[in-house]
Amino acid sequence: MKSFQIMLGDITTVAADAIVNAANTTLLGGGGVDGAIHRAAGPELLEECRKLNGCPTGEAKITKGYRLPAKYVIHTPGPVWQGGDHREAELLENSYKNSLKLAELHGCRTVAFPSISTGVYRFPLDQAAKIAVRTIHRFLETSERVQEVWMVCFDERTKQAYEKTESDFSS
Ligand code: AR6
Repeated sequence: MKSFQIMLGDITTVAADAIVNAANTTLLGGGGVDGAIHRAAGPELLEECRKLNGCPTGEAKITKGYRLPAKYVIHTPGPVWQGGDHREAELLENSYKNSLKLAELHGCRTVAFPSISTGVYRFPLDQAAKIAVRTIHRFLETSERVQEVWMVCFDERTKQAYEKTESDFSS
């Protein structure tokens, strides 16, 4: 039985087959969840990331998880919010879709996401939650390996936004 779950927590402690990193296009680390993932994984993660030559917005690249409980880290740069008329919605959908495709390709059963683009990149939370929830549910309808997707929210406000979107979506 496939499932989508929303939880409060720190994604660096989550033992999923893959955790997703809300990265930037250099893939060389940063603040927020990206900084936390690099700190927890250790310096080997940055070493592997250096070999990837960055990643365009909305696409995704995979590395090992090193010292993390997760086997893989899937790095995706979400869009920076610029008012909404710079393809932000489409690019955010692509970040979720391409991350899930990569997880499927690597045989992952469980995948954990942070709330991509809603921190430093300022994507409006309610709109981002709708895109995330819709894209994840659509993907789960046809996935073969991916069975469970977790949305790991770092604060209560983010968790509530995803829970509300999820209940609107399922009703
Ligand atoms: N676990 C789960 N979620 C977290 C964690 C954590 N340990 N830490 C923060 N969050 P952000 P963005 C939440 O800013 O908006 C970086 O510098 C956070 O509260 O990390 O996509 C990159 O290098 C928020 O809800 O990512 C890029 O330059 C969510 O993760 C840029 O930030 C996303 O916030 C990407 O910005």
